[in-house]
Formats: sequence, structure tokens, C-alpha cells
Amino acid sequence: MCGIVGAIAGRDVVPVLIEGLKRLEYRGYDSAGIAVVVDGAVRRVRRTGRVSEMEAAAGAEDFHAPLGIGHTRWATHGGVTEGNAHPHISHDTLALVHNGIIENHEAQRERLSRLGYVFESQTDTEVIAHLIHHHQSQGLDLLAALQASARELDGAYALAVIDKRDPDRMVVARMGCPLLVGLGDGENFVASDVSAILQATRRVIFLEEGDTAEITRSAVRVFDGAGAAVERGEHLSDVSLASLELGPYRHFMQKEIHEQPRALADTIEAIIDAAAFEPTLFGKDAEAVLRGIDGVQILACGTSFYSGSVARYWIEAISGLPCSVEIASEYRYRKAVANPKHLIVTISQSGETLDTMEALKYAKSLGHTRTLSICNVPESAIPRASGLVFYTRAGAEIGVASTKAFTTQLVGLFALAVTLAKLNDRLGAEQEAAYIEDLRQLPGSVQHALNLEPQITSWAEKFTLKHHALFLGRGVHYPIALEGALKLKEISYIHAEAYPAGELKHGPLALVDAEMPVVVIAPKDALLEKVKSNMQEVRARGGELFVFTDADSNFSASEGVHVIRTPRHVGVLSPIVHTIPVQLLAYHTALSRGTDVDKPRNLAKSVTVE
Ligand code: HGA
Repeated sequence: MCGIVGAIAGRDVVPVLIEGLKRLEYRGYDSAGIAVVVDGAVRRVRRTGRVSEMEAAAGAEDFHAPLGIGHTRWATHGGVTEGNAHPHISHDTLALVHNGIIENHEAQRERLSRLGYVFESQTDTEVIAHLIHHHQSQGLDLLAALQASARELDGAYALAVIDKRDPDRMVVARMGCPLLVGLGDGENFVASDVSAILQATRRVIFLEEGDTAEITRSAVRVFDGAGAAVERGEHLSDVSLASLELGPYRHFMQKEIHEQPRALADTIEAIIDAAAFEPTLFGKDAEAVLRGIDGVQILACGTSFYSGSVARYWIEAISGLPCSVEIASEYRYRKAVANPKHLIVTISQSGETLDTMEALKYAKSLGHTRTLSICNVPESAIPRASGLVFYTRAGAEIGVASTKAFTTQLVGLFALAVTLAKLNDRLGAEQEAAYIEDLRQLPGSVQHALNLEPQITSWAEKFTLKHHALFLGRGVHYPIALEGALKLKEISYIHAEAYPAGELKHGPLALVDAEMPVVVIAPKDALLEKVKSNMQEVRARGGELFVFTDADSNFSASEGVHVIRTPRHVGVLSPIVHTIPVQLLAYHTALSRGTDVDKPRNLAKSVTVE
């Protein structure tokens, strides 16, 4: 969602801000803007639409300055207009960018209006600019005014503020939304995501909840929520610039689908090297935490919810522990019954997903102490708030529709299922060795599935003009049907639903006719014969079937039944391999419909608002 970048330097920072905003585009946004302090004045340019349009406007106005902030906005409060785009300015002196939502913005707006402040936008953000200005007018300096304002705000924010009366510093604050400081040589930066400043530095300080900071060209001072000066460690980011480039691919989604063999190999490396499933995969104290549990509760949203749904099958079957999976935004608002002996597992690619973070906080407030995060972004908020962590090593995922993050999450969750089995004495040495061999084979099997792309492309042409599609699966492959339907919806805008195949005759069969393509995930497993019966039910009603199966399953194409076979059966890890064809089907269908694959309408990458 929204992105922030800021810089203070001895050089013109406008190119740094523009480049940073371009690097943040993948997160999804609807407008962009920058504000700078130069020659004793605040100057601003904002545009709806792409960063390149705002860049052209800034170029035309000849913007150059040593201090500035920039923002990509994904509107939550107030429509997508230039007037609502950030930065927001108060009294022509201070400019501010904000990620998040201010929940008490109405009360603050009334209060500030009574004090004579005039609002120019419909955003919640503008109240912060006026609030800081108000505290300055009471005699506080910029930093103290920000800290006083932060105490009066409810909700979530990452903020960066500059002021023309204070041209040698930038002040920032963080609560509930990520923000980091980049350290340069005689120049410093701020960003919501490290990719925005990698062009300038890899040295970063992650701010913590409630922190504020003052950033000058030569120094960074950080304060905790109580206002006390604190030291926050410096990290060297290992995000590679290459992972942020498109290379020979047409879209990031295509690139990321094809990166899966590598991403999976990197993620399983530690298991293969140890030739064992060790609790230390989840942190050094993991054994003590995992040994005592008597169940698993998974909390996640979107695609991560589907990886959690696959994990439920694995965890119960392999470890014998009960496991439930719940949408984080539902869990966080219901009166849940907590069992502190359950392990809370949150799954989030970005580690910033607000609903998942809040569900984790809620679980802790109910008395849960055993928490594990499966996440792709080191040092992001959710892993930092969790006792145990499994980092997927998918590399930066730029396409809004998640692909390699999903399959690598599945590896982490599989490792959890097997590790729990081992700790519960349900895993013999032979079975452990067999699972390791399955993992070793996995990248190759995924590559074989990727090689099916030409066949899947020809199927995609048949989907181009469709308005609806059904996806069916059973057992551990049912969540893969859900993921396939979600991918198709997200990027091709074709309405797609997934059902457990056995559920068809309880309702959705009524939808089936010649215009309803039905995609079936039908690997050769114990449920294949059942799935075949369900396919007959579809065929008997004129439905056209598109079946993904394995090389060794004994059924073939016929009138109205199209079949693509993944080249080899991969046993327990089959859901991972069967994800590849549904990703490719969605991608090529979207391509032939001409949609914006990497930035589908209305969606954002890191969902940092409710
Ligand atoms: N609430 C602010 C910022 C929105 C945001 O952070 N989106 O991700 C607005 O609507 O402008």
C-alpha cells in the first residue's frame, strides 16, 4: 500500500525521491507526490496516477532541493484526487507524508477547526499536519511537536515531516506501520520499505513501535515511545537490486513464477544441509516452545490463508496435532477461546499485513505466548512480534499477486508439520529421510511443471472471453483450487470460485453449463477416483473440464475434457507442484485479456490497512 521515502543530503534529493517512489510502485497506489524545502520555502507537486506523471510535473517545475519527502498513496480516507494526495501541508510551513489510518481523525478535525485550522482535503492525514503545527505554535520545536502529536493520535502511522523553518532536519514517527532509516555518508534517508533507498545505501536502522527520530545530514537520534533516547541496531540489508529489476521478463509475476525452483531451493537449503528437520529451523529456543504444544492455530489473510489451509492437512496428518486455520480479520474481532498450549502461527509475505498483526496481538492478549511467524521479509513487524520465525527465502516479491511467497510458505509449513511430528515421536528415521528426499526433488519437479507453460498458454486462450470459472480440488489440493481461483480473479478479473469437489452437488453444480469452464486439480492420490466421479457430474451437464493431473494417473482427454499432466508425482509435496499450473493459467489468461498483471486494479501488495 502507501509508500514513504525521504532524504536529507548535501545534493539534490529529488532524483532519490522519484527513484524511491518508483521502487515502491509495486506496493499498489493511486497517486503520488513530493515536497521539498528549498530557499526557505516548501514546494510540492502531486498527481493522481503513475509516479512518472508526477515526475514529469516535478521536472517541468524544475524541482531541486537538499531536503524532501515523497509518497505513494493508496486512498483510505477521501477519494483519489490530487487534493487528497500526500504530502499535506500546514500553514505553508511544514509538509508531511503518512502511511496508515488515524482512527480519531474526526475528533481531531473538530478540535483543530475550532482552533481556526482550515482543511483542504478529506484525508485523515491532514489532521496530523495541523496538529504538529498547532503544537509548534504553542512553543514546541519540530521534534517535540511531532512527539506531542503522536501522543494524541489513535491508529496506525508511519510519518515523515519537514519544515521550512527547520531546513536541517527531518523528523519521523512510527506506530503500527513500518519505517526505517537509511544511513549514508553525510546524508541520511527514511523509507517504509528498504527497496526505496537501496540505490543510496544498504545500511539501515529499523524503527520500533512508538519510536520517533530526528534525522540530519550527519546524525540520527532515535527516541522510544516515552521520549527517551534509545540505540537501535544497524543492519546491512541483503535485498538485491537485481531482485527488483524485471530482467528479460514481461512482468514481475512471470519472473516470480519462474523463480520458484530457485526460491524453493534457497528456502529448503538449511533442511537439506542438516539432513534433518530440527526445531532450530524456527529459532534457537524453538524446541522448548514447540515441545509443549497440544495444537496449532494458524492466522492469515488471502493467499497466506490458503497456504495455512494446506498446512492444516499436513499438520494433522503428519504430526497428529489438531490444527485450525482462520482468516486473521475474523479472528481479531471475535471472542475466541484461547488455549495457551496452542502454537499461534501467523503467515504474511510482507510481515506487515495489518489484520494479521492485529490478530497476533489479540491472540497474545488472550494469553497465547507461543507464537511463530512465517514471513518473507526479515525484520518486518510480524516476525519481530513473534517468538519464533521461519523466513522464506523467496527474495523480493514485487507482483501484487503472490506466487513464490506462497510456495515457499508451504515449504516452511511442511517443515513445521514434520518437526512437530518428530518432537511428538511420530517420525521414524526412514520417514524423515524420505521427506528430505521429497524436498530435494522439489525444485526439479517445480521446473518440470513450469515447462508445461506452452500447453497452459493454449488453455488460457479458451478462458479469455469467459466471465466465470469454477475450480475444484479435494483434500490437500482443495486449497490449491482456492488459490487458483484467487489468482484468476486478482489478475484477469474473471469471476472464479473454488469448491471442494465433493461439495459440487450441494449447490454449485447449478451453475455449470457450456459457458462455465471447470478447472480440476486431480493428482493421483487416494481421492482421485472420487474426483473422477465429480468430473462426470460436470460433464453430464455440458461443463467443459480442464484437468491438471500427474503423469501416472490413468485417465485421458476426451470430448470436453482437456488434460495436462505434471511430469511426475511428488507425493506429499504435490500441492506445491500443482500450484504452478494454476499460477500460469491465471497469468496467461490475464495477459490475453490485457490487464495490468503486476498492478491489478484496486489491489495493493502489502495490505497495511484494515
Ligand atoms: N489514510 C491515508 C493514508 C492511507 C494509507 O496508508 N494507505 O496504505 C490516506 O487515505 O491518505
